[in-house]
Amino acid sequence: MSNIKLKITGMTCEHCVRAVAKALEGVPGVDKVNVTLEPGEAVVHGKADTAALITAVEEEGYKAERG
Ligand SMILES: [Cu+2]
Repeated sequence: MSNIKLKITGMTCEHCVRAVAKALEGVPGVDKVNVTLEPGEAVVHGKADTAALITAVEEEGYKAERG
C-alpha cells in the first residue's frame, strides 16, 4: 500500500476533478483517490502502476506527471 502523488494540468472546474477522479478509480490497484483543483493534484492510494494512472488521466484529456 502506498500513495502516489500526481500533478494534474488542465482541470478548470469540479467537473474536471470528477472526471479525473473517475479515470483514476478505474485503474487496477487503486483503492481511493483524492483529487483537488487548487492545486491541481491527485493523491492515489493503493498499489497501481504510475504509468497506468498517467495514461488514464491523459485519456480524459488532461495532463499528469509524477508530482
Ligand atoms: Cu471542468
